Amino acid sequence: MNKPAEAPEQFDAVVVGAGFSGLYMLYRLRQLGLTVKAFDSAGDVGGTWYWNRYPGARCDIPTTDYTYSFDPELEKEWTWSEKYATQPEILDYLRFVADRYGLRADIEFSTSVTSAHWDEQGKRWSIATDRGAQLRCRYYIMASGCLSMPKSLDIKGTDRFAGKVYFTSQWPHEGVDFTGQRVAVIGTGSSGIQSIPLIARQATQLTVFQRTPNFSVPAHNGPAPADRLARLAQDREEYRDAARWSPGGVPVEPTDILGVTASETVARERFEEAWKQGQLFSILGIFADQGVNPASNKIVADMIRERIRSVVHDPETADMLCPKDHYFGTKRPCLDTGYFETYNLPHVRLVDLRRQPITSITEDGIDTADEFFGLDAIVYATGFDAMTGALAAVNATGRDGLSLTEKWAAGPSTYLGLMTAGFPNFFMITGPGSPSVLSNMAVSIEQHVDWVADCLKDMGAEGFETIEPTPLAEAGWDQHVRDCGAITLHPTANSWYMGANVPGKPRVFLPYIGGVSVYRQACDDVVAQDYLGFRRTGPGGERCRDGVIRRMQPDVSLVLQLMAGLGMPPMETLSPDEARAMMAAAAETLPPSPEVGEVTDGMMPGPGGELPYRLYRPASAGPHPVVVYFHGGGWVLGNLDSDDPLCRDLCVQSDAVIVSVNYRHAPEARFPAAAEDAFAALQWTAAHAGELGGIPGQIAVAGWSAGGNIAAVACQLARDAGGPHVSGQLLITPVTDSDMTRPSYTENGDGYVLTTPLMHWFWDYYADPADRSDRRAAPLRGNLDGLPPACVVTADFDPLRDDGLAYADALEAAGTQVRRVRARGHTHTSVTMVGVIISGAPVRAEIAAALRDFFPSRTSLGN
Ligand code: N01
Repeated sequence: MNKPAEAPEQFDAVVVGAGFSGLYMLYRLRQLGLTVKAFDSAGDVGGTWYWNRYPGARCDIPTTDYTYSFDPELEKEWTWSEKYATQPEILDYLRFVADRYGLRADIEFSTSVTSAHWDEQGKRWSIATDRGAQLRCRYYIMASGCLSMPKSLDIKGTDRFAGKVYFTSQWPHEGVDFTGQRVAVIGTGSSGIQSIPLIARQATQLTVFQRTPNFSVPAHNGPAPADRLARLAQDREEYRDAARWSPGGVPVEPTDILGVTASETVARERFEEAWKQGQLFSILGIFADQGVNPASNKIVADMIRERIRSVVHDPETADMLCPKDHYFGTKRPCLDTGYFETYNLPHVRLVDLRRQPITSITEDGIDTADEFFGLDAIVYATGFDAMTGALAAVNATGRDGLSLTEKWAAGPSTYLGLMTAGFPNFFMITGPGSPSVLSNMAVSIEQHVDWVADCLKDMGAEGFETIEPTPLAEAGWDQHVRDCGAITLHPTANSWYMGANVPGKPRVFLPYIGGVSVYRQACDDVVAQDYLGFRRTGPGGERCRDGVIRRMQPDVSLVLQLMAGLGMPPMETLSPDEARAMMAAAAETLPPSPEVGEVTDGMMPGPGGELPYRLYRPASAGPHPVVVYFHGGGWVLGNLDSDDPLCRDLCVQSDAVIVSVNYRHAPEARFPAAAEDAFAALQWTAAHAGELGGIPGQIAVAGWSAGGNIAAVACQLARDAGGPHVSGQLLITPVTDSDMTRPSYTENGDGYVLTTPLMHWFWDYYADPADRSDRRAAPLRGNLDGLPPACVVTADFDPLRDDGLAYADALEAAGTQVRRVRARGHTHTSVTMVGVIISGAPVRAEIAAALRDFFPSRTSLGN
């Protein structure tokens, strides 16, 4: 008779990993009174710090900050000995924590979880381990680390080598003595850069095989920084809280100094100060724009390269060590102790694998294209399958048999980096889509663990058994993560952040770069909105408030925050002159605008006197099509200067002559002055196209906001007058009607620069109520037959969004070809903020493409 199979053990939660995150997760779950089992393939606690025992291994965040903060008593009982503690000390700390809270009792070491399946009927995870255990649990939590799955070796002949082989990520516990040996280190990331100086002290000969040089700055290790210790001593909780609400999880004062506008002296001073501090967040924060602006980044990168050249004696070696193929910070920079100095030692040699690639590893060394290196030992410091590797390794199967690797075949998809749809009750600590590796891990881990623990507590209190993100919420978060990455220089690098180090891995920017505080706020907001975007179920039914937590472009929200911080009065409380002065002052703070071929100012006749215009000519050989442009400003504000950056951008990108016209403004000249001026400007420009460097007959009109309003009106008037011929109308977030009852006036009426009260203010100055239904004020009410092709741009957070959409609908209904451009996540004004709002660039590129398409014959002219 068969022995009956043992019933699987039942737990409330299973945790994978016993490093920083697993230990704290276990602690919190126990506090909730849940039964928990944790597993770790290591022989003890420590996670990363258990495995990475290579010589020189240290943290790269000051240990004052790289530490748990959940228990003040714990903090009193442990004092770090150095600014950057060594691996043995950090491991001791984690052992101390495990002992202090008796955590080992619930951890099974030297055990890996091999499979995890969601049982939809039983609402449980079925877990199996490599020791043959079967378990059932309600919550399955991966605290498996972001850099814990070593990258597979992808070098030919690695199994042939008969000498000693070491991996920095799995270093022997008894240590290694390289005395008298010829050693190779392959890889110059943080692990290589930390270990190379110490291996060089023992080895007879050390050859470093470098594929990509890395930026590294001296750690200046020593006693813990006095300023941080003093702040901690003064008010520990205030300090920890400042870390939790900081951009990177370490309290630092962010700068607003831009590299592109800083003087050389200021740039140098800031660099020297950051260099002296020897801290990643200092050197990454010299300028506010170094992560997004290539020119600013280059200033910092050049200074680091200058340092490398000043340390390394041999100019050729120094040159090889200077990173040139990526922007500073787009690959994780390193902190080192004597790394570059090591190359001045006579027995240390650097091999540039780009010039001299490895052809194969052989029994007794490494063969390259033009040289053989005899060796006794090879150290692989070749990195990790970061962020997704450990999660994919335990290929969890969620609802309907969908596996995580199948779901993530094109890259990970998560809600807040915490959960993924289709996998109920499956949590990730610092998963992809969370700040994790871009932040102080200790702070991010605590925040994630606390969020998960609080969520389980809330579920228990409200009688829910399962939780899972909705596809909508997850897609929204994925988009937000991509939007945040896209405005930075990160996607340009072949980094492990992008998955580029692992052959075949989808190229996706894995972490969330919006910042620790912004992220924490998003997580808190989700909870405050009744777990927005999560579906929770229980015996009493289900609850789901579906939605997207962050829809705005990250740089747009940053600018809105900055503006709110300035405390400017609402414009509608000012007089027109005061509002104009405020706008002029704001324009002075703008960064330099794009260069065009030529800019000339002139005057053209208008119905009420001469109208100033500014002409932008592309650098390419003319003649060019001509675009008559009308600036924004609610018919009251704006001038040739206010829209100068946008006009330059349009000129450069569309390769058209832009004629920006300063029409008459209200209240000095009320309706229909602006509309009449617009039509007159169109007529004059069409008649003088040749003299202006344009191609006669190739004229379009364009305008932003109120400028879009009069551009649309000018098209209708031109049609009625039988000319001039207009090739197209570009209407950027236009006013098309005086009816302010459309939903966008309510949804977006407050908080996004252009407000509903401000629109009232504009209309009141511009037109009498009786005139507001005139088609020259409200073009939507005009005859829309026979109008030129249109491009209508609408922004999500704009009171005028529905004005634009209504006009696009009406034009289409009248048979006009309409190209709709949605400025996703933008406000009424942000799309036009050239050089300030980076996320507007793709929208403006689409706008310029639409302008070019108005003139198809231009392409056939060979331009
Ligand atoms: O790994 P890496 P790491 N042939 O991927 C090279 C954290 N950490 O273990 O750049 C030849 O950075 C590869 O070259 P390339 C920290 O976040 C922190 O060093 O892909 N070379 C690269 O030079 C860090 O960023 C600390 O062209 C090959 C190196 O190997 C992260 O962990 C300490 C190769 C791998 O560098 C990973 O660091 C250590 C091949 N086939 C780690 N394959 C602290 O200080 C790869 N390489 C806290």
